[in-house]
Amino acid sequence: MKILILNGPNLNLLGKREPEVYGNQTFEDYFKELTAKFSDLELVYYQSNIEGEIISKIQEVGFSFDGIVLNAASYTHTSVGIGDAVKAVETPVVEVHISNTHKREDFRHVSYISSGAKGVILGFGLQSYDLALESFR
Ligand code: CA2
Repeated sequence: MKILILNGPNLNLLGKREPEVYGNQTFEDYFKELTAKFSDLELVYYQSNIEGEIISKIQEVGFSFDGIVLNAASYTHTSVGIGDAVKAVETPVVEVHISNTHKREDFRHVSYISSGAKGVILGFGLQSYDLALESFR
């Protein structure tokens, strides 16, 4: 099974800033652990700070990959375009968040992704990605 892990804006700063909220591991290090743990899945990683690039990536893989694990980061709460792309493709999308967004500011309680997602996992730190990948096994 071919699965894309797609991260949105500022997630390239993981492990480098705000460790009290997002932990102290870089995503690149964590991705190495994921590829070892999920050796039965073919994992591909892409990160972008640009909304249109995220939409293009969803369209690019959305008719050939078996799954997308999407953390759209702040665009989760603002992007009708990413939400529309998730709904437009055939590949199932699992929405993930590191933090429990419902325990945070009100603007983080809204998601433009969830209504098109197969499921949503949030609040388990980086383990949210493990749990999302488990759903594709
Ligand atoms: O909890 C999550 O995974 C979020 O998607 C993270 C987003 C936030 O806007 C969402 O509400 C919830 C923020 C990602 C920023 O990541 C950083 C990592 C390290 C340092 C600073 C930002």
